[in-house]
Amino acid sequence: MGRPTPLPTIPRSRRFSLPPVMKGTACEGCGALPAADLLADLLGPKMAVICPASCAATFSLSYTNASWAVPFVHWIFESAPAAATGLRHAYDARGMRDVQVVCFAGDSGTLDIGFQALSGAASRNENILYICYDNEVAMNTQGQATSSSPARALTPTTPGGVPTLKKDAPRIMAAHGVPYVATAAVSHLADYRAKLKRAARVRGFRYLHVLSPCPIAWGYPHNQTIEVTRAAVETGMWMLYEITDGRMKITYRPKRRRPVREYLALQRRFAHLSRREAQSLQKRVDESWRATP
Ligand SMILES: Cc1ncc(C[n+]2csc(CCOP(=O)(O)OP(=O)(O)O)c2C)c(N)n1
Ligand code: SF4
Ligand SMILES: [Mg+2]
Repeated sequence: MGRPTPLPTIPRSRRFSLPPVMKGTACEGCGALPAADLLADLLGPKMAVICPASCAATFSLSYTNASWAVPFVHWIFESAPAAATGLRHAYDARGMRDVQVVCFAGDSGTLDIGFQALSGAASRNENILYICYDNEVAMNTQGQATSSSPARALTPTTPGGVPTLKKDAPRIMAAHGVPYVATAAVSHLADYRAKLKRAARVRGFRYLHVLSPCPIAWGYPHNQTIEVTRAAVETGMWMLYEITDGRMKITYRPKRRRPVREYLALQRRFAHLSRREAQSLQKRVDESWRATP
């Protein structure tokens, strides 16, 4: 085997850079961008990224241009964790154990079509970091509902509202017994940053689930992504926590939870909800907080 090729050294500020030709390929206010940007800033340049078909794959690459200034693989929709497993073992075989192998995937690529490969890699405790940026729809193909879409949200495939509950991905992943699982939100970047740093220090399978809204699918003005994400956290709709070796810890507890209806009111996808339906969502949120240590 020949000498390993060293990874290029790239200045911090250029690790996730959008060259001018690509600026238009992610929409203004896309929640996936800060999720990617902070990841690249913290873990680059000793990182290789596998990204299955998704909006992120689309805005990361266009002919002759790449946004990630690190090795980046645009992979097929259904098996990013299998590709990451192979890449991890290849780096290890070359003695390049310090390279982080990271999957950056959407919610459908993670929890629908990609779930089999994800669960397999987690069960084997592969030494990879998996980040699911969650915009709660399959947005690259026009916003179909996914198993991560929240109950009652309007999507093109659920014109009467999603009839099922959002899949509880982080806890399902924790049930695999992996060493580190955490949730994050693009409104709470210090919290996300701390979790990325912790995840980077752990060996074995690590899973981060980042709430990353899409202004188009959720139906709010492009400049309100942070406000909408913050409302998800402050109303308790989205909980920030981490599970280390099976122990759960809330990392941000709103002092006084805002009413869920304030979050719903910010988005067109919930505009059809009756008062009773909003109250029932509130009840579910209250119950999940009561059941949380
Ligand atoms: C086997 C297969 N089926 C369907 C597709 C079409 N496809 C590409 S991206 C995508 C949706 C991705 O959704 P998600 O993972 O949530 O990422 P997002 O687009 O929301 O960023 C679909 C259905 C595909 N590329 N491959
Ligand atoms: S459609 Fe939504 S998720 Fe996709 S790039 Fe635009 S803002 Fe981001
Ligand atoms: Mg999605």
